[in-house]
Amino acid sequence: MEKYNPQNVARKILESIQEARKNMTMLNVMVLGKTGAGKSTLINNVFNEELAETGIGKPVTDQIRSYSKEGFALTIYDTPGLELGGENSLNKLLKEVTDVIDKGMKSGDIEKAIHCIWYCVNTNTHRFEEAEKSFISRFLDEAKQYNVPVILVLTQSFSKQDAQELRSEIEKENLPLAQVVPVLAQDYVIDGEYTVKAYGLERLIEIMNSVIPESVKNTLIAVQKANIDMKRTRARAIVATSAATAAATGAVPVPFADAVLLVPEQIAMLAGITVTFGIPVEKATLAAVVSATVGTSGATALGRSAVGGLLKLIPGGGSVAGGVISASVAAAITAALGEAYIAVMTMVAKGEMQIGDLETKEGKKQITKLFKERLKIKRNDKGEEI
Ligand SMILES: Nc1nc2c(ncn2[C@@H]2O[C@H](COP(=O)(O)OP(=O)(O)OP(=O)(O)O)[C@@H](O)[C@H]2O)c(=O)[nH]1
Ligand SMILES: [Mg+2]
Repeated sequence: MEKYNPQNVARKILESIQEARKNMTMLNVMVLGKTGAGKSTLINNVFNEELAETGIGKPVTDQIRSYSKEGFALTIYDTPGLELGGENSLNKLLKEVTDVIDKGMKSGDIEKAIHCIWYCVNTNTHRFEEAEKSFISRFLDEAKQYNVPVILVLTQSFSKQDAQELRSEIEKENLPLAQVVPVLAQDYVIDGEYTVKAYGLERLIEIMNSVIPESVKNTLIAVQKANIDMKRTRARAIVATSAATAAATGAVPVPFADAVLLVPEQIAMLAGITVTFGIPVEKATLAAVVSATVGTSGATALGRSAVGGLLKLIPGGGSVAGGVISASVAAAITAALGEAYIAVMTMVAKGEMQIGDLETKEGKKQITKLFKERLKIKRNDKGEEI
């Protein structure tokens, strides 16, 4: 068996993270709307990477550009600087947009299809302009055959009342839209005095998640930063699966000198949670997490007899009999580790702590505390709380 130490395990987790990122199905989102509607602001406040700011993008057609980043499973199709002036330009745009959708669909490759379209209308235009209305209904008519969900995003909705009025006006048209969603992507300061807090992005992601194909849902959860709850839910599902697998694997041997508690499922679990949160982590951070939880003698926060210390905390954990821990104890340790990691990732995602803080003495102490608290939870033999 390979020598166990936090550095080795951290390296394995990193490899598993890279693998999971590579295997993530590409999510393709098209963002339409007039110049100044707030498309770039929306994109940058919804996704982990500031795609719309990373240069001018790649021209796809005259009006459409694509933005992507190596190692990030998202492509945005944007229409920067779009003006809807006159019938000619509307026809041209309609053709370009449907061509891009058509090409993606006909490729037969889910990673090339457009999975969702945001049509952005600035709430502050106070009305649904005729040209725009006509374009949208013709466009929706075309889009129908491709089954691409279109969400109408009412951008810059710092006045919720204006947004509601515009929303009812649009809904009267009975257009085949997935939803009409008012948002304010970024805090808005009025007269340098009042600040209207950003809102609506969480809901936009929730709606989007309910209309996109199953195969890109995990990608959406990982690449967006607006809906942390959705990340937590997904991460908890990963933990449940890992704990159940750890239990199903059966009794886990525990060599005393090197407490190999980090079985492959736990490595995959920590990688999966990291990818779900979309937070860049370094090897040193992962090593800190490992040593602060299931780490071995010397490096561990739990003291020299790491295993014995862990087992004492687990209700009914017992002792290490014959160098083997029971399946249910393996599940309990796995669940506690996963939940503690989700707790710190949530704090980082919410900006309550920095990822680098985890490497500090204080940070490690906090992880240990979260882990120990979760070890004490009563669970069934699949690691589920009872
Ligand atoms: N405070 C605040 N300002 C916003 C918001 N959305 C857009 N803006 C502002 O409105 C202006 C236009 O926003 P952009 O995001 O650049 O609009 P766009 O649709 O990308 O425009 P083009 O790239 O020209 O097509 C910018 O000055 C933004 O700062 C928002 O949610 N909150
Ligand atoms: Mg823009």
